[in-house]
Amino acid sequence: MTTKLFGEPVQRREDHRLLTGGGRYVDDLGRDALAAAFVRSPHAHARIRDIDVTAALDVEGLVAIYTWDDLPERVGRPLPLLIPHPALTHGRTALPLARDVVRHVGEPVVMVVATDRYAAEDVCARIEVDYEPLKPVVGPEQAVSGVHLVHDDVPGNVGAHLVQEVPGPDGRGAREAIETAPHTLSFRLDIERSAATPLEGRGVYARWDGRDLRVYSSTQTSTSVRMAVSAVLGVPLPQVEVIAPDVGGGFGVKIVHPWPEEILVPWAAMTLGREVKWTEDRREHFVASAHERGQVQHVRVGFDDDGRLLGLDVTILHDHGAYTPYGIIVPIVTSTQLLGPYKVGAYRVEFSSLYTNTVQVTPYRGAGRPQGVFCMERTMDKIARRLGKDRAEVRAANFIQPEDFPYDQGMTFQDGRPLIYDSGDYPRMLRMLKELIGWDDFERAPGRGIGIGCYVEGTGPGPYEGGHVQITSDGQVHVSTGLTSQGQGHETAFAQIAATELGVPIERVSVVTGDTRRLGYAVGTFASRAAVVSGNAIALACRKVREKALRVAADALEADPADLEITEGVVHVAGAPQASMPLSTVAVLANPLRYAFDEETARATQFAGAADPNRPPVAEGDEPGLEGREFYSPIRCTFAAGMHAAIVETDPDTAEIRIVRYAVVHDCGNLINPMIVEGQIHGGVAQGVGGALYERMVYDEHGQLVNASFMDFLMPYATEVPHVETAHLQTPSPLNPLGIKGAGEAGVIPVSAVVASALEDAEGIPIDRMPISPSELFHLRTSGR
Ligand code: MCN
Repeated sequence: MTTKLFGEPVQRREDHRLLTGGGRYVDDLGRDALAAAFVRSPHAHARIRDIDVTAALDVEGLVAIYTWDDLPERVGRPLPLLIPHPALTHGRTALPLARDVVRHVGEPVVMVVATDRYAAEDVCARIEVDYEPLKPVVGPEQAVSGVHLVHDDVPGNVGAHLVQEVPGPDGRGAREAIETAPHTLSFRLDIERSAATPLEGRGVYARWDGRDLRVYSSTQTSTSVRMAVSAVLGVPLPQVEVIAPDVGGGFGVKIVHPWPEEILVPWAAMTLGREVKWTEDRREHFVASAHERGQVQHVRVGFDDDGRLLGLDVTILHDHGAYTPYGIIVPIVTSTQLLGPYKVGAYRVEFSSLYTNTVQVTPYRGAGRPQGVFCMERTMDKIARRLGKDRAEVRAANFIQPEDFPYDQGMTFQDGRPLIYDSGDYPRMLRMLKELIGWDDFERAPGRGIGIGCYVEGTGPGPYEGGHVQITSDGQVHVSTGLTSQGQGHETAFAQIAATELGVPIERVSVVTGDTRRLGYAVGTFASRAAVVSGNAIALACRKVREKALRVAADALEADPADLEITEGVVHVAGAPQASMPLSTVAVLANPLRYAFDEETARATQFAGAADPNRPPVAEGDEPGLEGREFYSPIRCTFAAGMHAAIVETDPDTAEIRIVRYAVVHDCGNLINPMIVEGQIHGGVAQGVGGALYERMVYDEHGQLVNASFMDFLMPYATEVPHVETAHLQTPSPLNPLGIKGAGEAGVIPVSAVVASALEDAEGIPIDRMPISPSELFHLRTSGR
């Protein structure tokens, strides 16, 4: 047993339960609940003329049918716009059920509740909705033409338009700098839509006992769902509990809240006085949740003879789908973090966030960064190719240097705060990567290429997260935090933090995540923030409890708290282990009622009292027990960084693409658990391989998603995912007590850029799109472009 566990590759304690079928997901609960199902729009854009339910009324098992007209005023309002922004002049969110117009295939129109899902689906099949089809808008270029409108009151389909400019060191703007640069390039990049597709879709189960509402949701943000449900349904907050049980992956799609179903299912439970449950099916997930990526970028760049950037001008058409519940966070992340680890000279970026008659766009792991990195890294490779230089050398020529930190890129983020990189060592990271992949010794051959990609990632944003820690009289440590887990290994990593801070064996630490009772204020798991924000909150709460434990023990041991240490769960005088007491005893002493867990502790604490008999058993301002709660609110993001390299081989006849080696150097500051971070990176790379080579949402001209199943939407299998070689660089963040940066999205971010770089090297033709399939590569070969 050791208690110095921060930084150790401790095996994930949640895995046995999850891998042996012990997980409890929403659909495992509420077996006797009524089942909800939805009639969803088959049209991308249509006016609802009439809804006729007559033929459905005699289906056995039918309990209720609800259209928008049946909803009370406060329930029928548009769903909240979660992250407003001044540039989002025309933000639009959906109604929980469509009223008069549907704007994408899959939009919910009628809710059905029945005794079981079969009956509910039968009812749905018999409901006749009379639609008047309208012209759909598909793809950002059709949107920007403005010929047809997704929302009648949004001219040109432009939800938001934003121009951000950072002048160069000489004060000139990017366009001017590019005009006078020794070399210039212009090109276009196409990035297709993809989606998170967690193995467990969404799901909601609600119970109402006439006073209290309990909702289970497969969500990344249980506390926020709780607040939204309370506000929309008008149930006071203390009477609402929202629980995220085990969540089978989120990858961003489950941060949106409230989903229509998260409002409608609890509302139906309250209205009917019965338990109601809805479990999303796979097709619903494809057409009724959220997608991401989906950009067209036009790039102009000016550079000198060494490949140093003098000016960069990027125009982005961002396909936002039908609604903007999450504001314009995705294109803003693209535009602000596109600059990566480089000094860019002058920068101008302009984006239009466009409505189309497709599924709404909200963050998916990486959240806008894969698009930005694709842009910047394609730019670097094109510069190298134009100048006949080594691609790694061109990158190195542009790096921010270690002595430049803190480095201000001159951009402001969504919340108006400046984007300042806190720490890093990019030249060293590149050296490590080149060594790991064997960059300098790579033997080029026809159909064999090597590629590289670099990125930074603002992680761990606020506003806050809390940690609650309690040491009970059995010597156990109970840690809880309000944010939820979807498989990131928080139970293990947070236990490591607590064990290290308190000096107790990890076996004595239990961790609860998504605790909306102890921590009514929590934000959620996204933006690679749990380790930074909850991790530090837990550490601060542990320090508070530790301080009290030492104070109470010092009193009993008649020692100075400054002379005490905690080792293996025992408080002792430094250098004098015989003067000691276990934390279980300290926990009993910290409560005047003295309930001991075992005989020995009862005897030990029976007569032990404060040294001063006149002192009150709980000092004024002090709380009983060894228990503490702290919140941590970061002042701004901390910047993780990474560099990836890949070797690919292509088939000369079929153009099949194989990734034969993949190497990652990553810096997320101080590592809590290197094994968890590597797992996160491997999972991210797997998703990135999907984005680079396979995954795309294929819409036809009518706005029908033609590959809305795992038969047609290609996710990579283990056979397509290369072994990932990983090395860590640790530049601690000076912004938080534990020196941590986030890691959860890192793996996915540069993969498309890296694969494109390697393919371009293998084939000698520009690769300007993600993903790229063998048939597209074949076409590029034969068309000479
Ligand atoms: N960690 C660490 N040392 C660090 C940083 C992180 O040991 N310096 C550990 C953390 O303790 C945590 C894990 O790495 O166990 C990821 O931490 P962090 O970077 O804080 O990311 P979050 O926990 O906030 O997770 C969110 C992130 C995001 S945004 C998406 S999307 C994503 C991801 O994590 N979705 C996931 N990883 C996922 N992994 C799984 N299995 N399922 C998802 O849905």
